[in-house]
Amino acid sequence: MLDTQVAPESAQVIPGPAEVEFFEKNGFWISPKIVDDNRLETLRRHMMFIYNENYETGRAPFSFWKPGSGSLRKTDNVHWSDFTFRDLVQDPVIGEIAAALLRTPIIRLWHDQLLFKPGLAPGVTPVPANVGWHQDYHYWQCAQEPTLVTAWVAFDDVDLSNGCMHVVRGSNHWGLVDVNNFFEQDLQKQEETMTIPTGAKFEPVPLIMKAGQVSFHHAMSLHGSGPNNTTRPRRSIAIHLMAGDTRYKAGTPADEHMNVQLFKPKDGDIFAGSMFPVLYNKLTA
Ligand SMILES: O=C(O)CCC(=O)C(=O)O
Ligand SMILES: [Fe+2]
Repeated sequence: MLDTQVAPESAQVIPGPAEVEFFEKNGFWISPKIVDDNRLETLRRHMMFIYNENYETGRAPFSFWKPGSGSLRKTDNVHWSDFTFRDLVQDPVIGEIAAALLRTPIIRLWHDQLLFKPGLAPGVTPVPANVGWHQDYHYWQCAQEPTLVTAWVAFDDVDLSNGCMHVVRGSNHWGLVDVNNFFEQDLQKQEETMTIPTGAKFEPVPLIMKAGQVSFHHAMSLHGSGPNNTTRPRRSIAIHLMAGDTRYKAGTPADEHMNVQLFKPKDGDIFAGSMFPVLYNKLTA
């Protein structure tokens, strides 16, 4: 019974035909625990290195988060700065899972985002740290096709109490919706104003996971998350991945994306080279 109300935790690490079918139908899939407790502890420690601007490589991440700019800490491309994160975002098992889900032989890194949703602290007025409903491809239309998938690695247990992510079941088949906004805090308002295809049902599925599990969502899947109402932090990294033959499409609003700004591709170029390391190659694995 894969197609249940609750997101399935598969017993097998590399998705087989039934899991791939589930992903294609629903737009998400949750892995078993693939990051062990020792590695999680190291990752949580290295997260603090990043926030303390203690960069192992000497290079700062490409960051949007600045202290005081809201309580969701979103820090892009921490793999530039830290060897522990560099290893994780290039993990061949995560790459092999992504390859299976996208039915593609080669997986490259698109970019990463370290995410920290702080919990409630005594005497501190909570600042909302929601993630508004969005489809990642809205921000990535600089790719000719949405041949991208995100691996979201939980560093802490996540559930409804601490703002787990929700994916709208089957929204990967909807095309781009009209309310895409990662930074919107009022998800209710988005739901009320959103146009969805005739006959489609708006069914958000909470991705409830233990630390060390990884959820995968397709670039066209609508997703978002609510507040962290606990005193515990919600820590994770989103590893954005792409099929090895993903090409640049010039002239979209996503020309503002850092990968276009930094890589400076010409229309039709493959996003390849050292900026986009290969995690997995079926031909050489
Ligand atoms: O962490 C969240 O709640 C949202 C993350 C996200 O938008 C993503 O991984 O693509
Ligand atoms: Fe996203």
